[in-house]
Amino acid sequence: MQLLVSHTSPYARKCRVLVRELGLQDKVEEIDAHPFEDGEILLRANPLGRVPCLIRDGKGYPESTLIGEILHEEAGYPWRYDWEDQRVEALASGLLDLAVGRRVEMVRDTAIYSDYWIGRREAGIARTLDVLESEAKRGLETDTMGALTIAIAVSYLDFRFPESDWRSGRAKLSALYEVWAARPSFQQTKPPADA
Ligand SMILES: N[C@@H](CCC(=O)N[C@@H](CS)C(=O)NCC(=O)O)C(=O)O
Repeated sequence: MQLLVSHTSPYARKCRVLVRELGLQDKVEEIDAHPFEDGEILLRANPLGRVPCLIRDGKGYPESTLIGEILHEEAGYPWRYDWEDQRVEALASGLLDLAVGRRVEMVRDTAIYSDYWIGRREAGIARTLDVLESEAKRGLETDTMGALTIAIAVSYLDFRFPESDWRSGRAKLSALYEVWAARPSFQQTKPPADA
């Protein structure tokens, strides 16, 4: 299988971490395909023009959540993956969408910069972090798709919004992130510092 990625995409990073965590490095070849270059390999595999995209048996599979399921199946489902975890994963994926949306607003031409959308994204990010923190009562199981997606999302906040105080009042999410951040899979997939 081939995994089309960019090294700054948090969605791609989630899949890259998973490949390492599940020991699938020999089965998955990572290929750089920056989405904004509209390269042929990416557009052929994924008409959406987005990364990540997994190519398996000649077919392109878009969406990090779907790719996560395929990788998980490939590894024999070593992690718990039930409705509750899928719910946490959906919330954390939405958090990622809000953070990426906030970033897009930040790099727009200032003439079309929208305070309304920035405020809306920021409010959604704060609310979702609070809900995830208050629900993280099970003692923070680390090896789940939900936990991985939370760690990816808060790590993206650190990367793109270093001034963010997401840790404040959120000790459980902070502790979860520290566990993930120390793992080789996270270390090996850090976005380039100058990107
Ligand atoms: N929901 C998708 C989002 C993927 C996505 O938006 N990727 C960004 C990079 S972070 C991208 O390729 N953007 C290019 C574009 O939107 O044209 C997923 O979970 O994989």
